[in-house]
Amino acid sequence: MTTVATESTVRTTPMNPFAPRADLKVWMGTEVVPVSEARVGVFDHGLLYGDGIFEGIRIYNGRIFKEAEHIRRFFESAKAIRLELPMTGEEISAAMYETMRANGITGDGYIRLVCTRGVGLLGISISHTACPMLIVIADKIALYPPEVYERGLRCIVSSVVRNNANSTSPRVKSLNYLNNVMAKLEAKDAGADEAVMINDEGHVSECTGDNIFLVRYGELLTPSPAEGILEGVTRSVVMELARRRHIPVSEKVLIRHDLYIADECFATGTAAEIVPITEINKRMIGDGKPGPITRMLMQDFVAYRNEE
Ligand code: PXG
Repeated sequence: MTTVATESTVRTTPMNPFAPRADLKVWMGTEVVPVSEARVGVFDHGLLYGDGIFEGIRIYNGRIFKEAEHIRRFFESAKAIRLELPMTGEEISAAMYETMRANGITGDGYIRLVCTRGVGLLGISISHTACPMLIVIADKIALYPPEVYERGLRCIVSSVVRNNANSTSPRVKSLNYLNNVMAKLEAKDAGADEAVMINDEGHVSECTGDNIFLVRYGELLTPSPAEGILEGVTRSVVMELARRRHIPVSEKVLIRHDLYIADECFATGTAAEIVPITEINKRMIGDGKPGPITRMLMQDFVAYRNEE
């Protein structure tokens, strides 16, 4: 007996208020297609196992910010998980600009670069896959509202332990972000904006999608990559801007107590740029307002990315 689909048997997708805009164009593998045709298969190992990598990149004034650094990190992530990217760096760059053009982005925007392991057999072996899928999305990005930069973020220290750097390495910008998702969820549940994550040695690593910096006695301190952090592109720019201002910068082992007694604290990332942190676990950082070094670096960063 065959079942004829009727209106009552056809399931329709409920309206998703967060669905992408219908006229968006996405690079899928070899070309730009309408978002309605931009689909990954249910057998894609990116979906089945989180087996893949990504990058989040800003576009300022029609230009891709720190493009070479992001492409480099993309290739480093790929190398670490033995994913052979299907395109060269130059081809990826061309695909990003083509996707921007297709979406009419001439001002500011955001690029999400993704490469999944591709469609394969059920089974985690990478030898069961053959065709990695490279995706480029160029769109707007959700940013913190301006008032957050005035009042600063309120953070908790998460009970979710940062992935061990010798396990699912946080240095790989992989499609497996559950560690970060769980910590962010805990922050929201606690009524905070963000979570600071501690590694299994009890050292500060980073926030859920941003690196963290402290200021103490006029010195800038930040955890080293060995603590289980992503080596942020924004982090590197901020370290360079501090050096230009002759502010000493060092990578240091930091613990929870260092957060509480910091004179200033801020987070850095592609989306947030530099955002002050003014409270951690109900301890006011400094005088509870964005500090002078933080403010100076915020201004320097805006000048720097406008010049680039
Ligand atoms: N740590 C983690 C875990 C990140 O995911 C950073 C630090 C900052 O790195 P960059 O290179 O951006 O300075 C990130 C970056 C998003 C989003 O959609 C997340 C990032 C970047 C852009 C968008 O949540 N994370």
